[in-house]
Amino acid sequence: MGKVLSEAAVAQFHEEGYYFPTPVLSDTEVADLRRQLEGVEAAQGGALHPEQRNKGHLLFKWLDDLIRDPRVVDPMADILGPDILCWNTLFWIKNANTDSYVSWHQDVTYWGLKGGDVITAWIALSPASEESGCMRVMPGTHKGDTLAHEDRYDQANMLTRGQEIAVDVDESKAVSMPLVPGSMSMHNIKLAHASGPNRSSDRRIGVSMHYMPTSAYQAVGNWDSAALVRGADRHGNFEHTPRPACDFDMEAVAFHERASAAVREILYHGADRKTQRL
Ligand SMILES: O=C(O)CCC(=O)C(=O)O
Repeated sequence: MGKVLSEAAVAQFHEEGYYFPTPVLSDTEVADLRRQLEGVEAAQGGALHPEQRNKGHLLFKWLDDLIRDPRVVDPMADILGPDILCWNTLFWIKNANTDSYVSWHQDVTYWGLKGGDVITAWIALSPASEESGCMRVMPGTHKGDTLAHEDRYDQANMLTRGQEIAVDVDESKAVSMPLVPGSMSMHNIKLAHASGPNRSSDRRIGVSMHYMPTSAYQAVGNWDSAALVRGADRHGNFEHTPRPACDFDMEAVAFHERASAAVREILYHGADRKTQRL
C-alpha cells in the first residue's frame, strides 16, 4: 500500500493505466481557484492566450502551489517514487454549449519524454460530467505498442495538431472519468484518451499536471524545464522552474516565455504546420 493510494488503487493504475477519483480541493478552495482564473480572463478581456495554457505554473502562483500540494503529489509518489518533477501544466477549458473536443490520442507520442513513466494528474475546477465532456480512457492501452497517429487539424479539436489515433477505436470499451469540482484523475501518458464536446450550461474547466521521476529526460528538444516538486534531482536533465512569488512575477514570466516556447517546439516537432492552440 502507498502513502495515500490503496493497494487496489496502485494495482488498478498499473493494470488499467488510470485511477480516479481522488478528492483534492475543498469546495471553497476550488471556487477560489476558479475565481482567480476567471479573474485573469476577465482582466484580459477573454480566454487565456494560447501560450498561457502551457507552463501556467510560471504565471499563476496558485498553480505553482497546486503542483506541489501534498494532496496531489502524495498519490504520484505512490507510483513514481520519492524524487519527482512536474514537467508541464495545461489548461483544458471548454465553454458551455460548445463543440470543442479532444480526439483519441496517446500523449507519449508527442512529448519527447523518456527515462520513466509519466503520469497526468487532471483536476476539475468545474463539473466534468459526461454532459460537459469529461475525459474518457481506453483501459490497458498503456501496455501495448504506441499506436500510429495522424495530424488532422480539425478546427474544434483542442490538440495542437488535431492528432488522432489512425486506427478505429472500439468506443464500447471506453471508460468515462467524471469528476466533481476539486477531484483528480490520474492516467499514464501512454494510455489512449479523448473527450467529447460540452453540452452543459457551465464551462468545463480542467487543469492537467504532468509528473515524472527525476530520471526522465527530454529526447526531442535541446533544452527543457520542469519543477522539482518532491525529493532530490540527481540527474539534472531539466532546468528547474523558478517559483513565482505572485501572479505574473517578472522573473517567472521571463522564464515562462522560454519554457512555453520550448514545449511548443517539442509538441510541433515533425508537424506540417503550427496552429494557434498552444
Ligand atoms: O481535458 C480534456 O478533455 C483532455 C485532456 C487531455 O487530453 C490530457 O490531459 O492529456
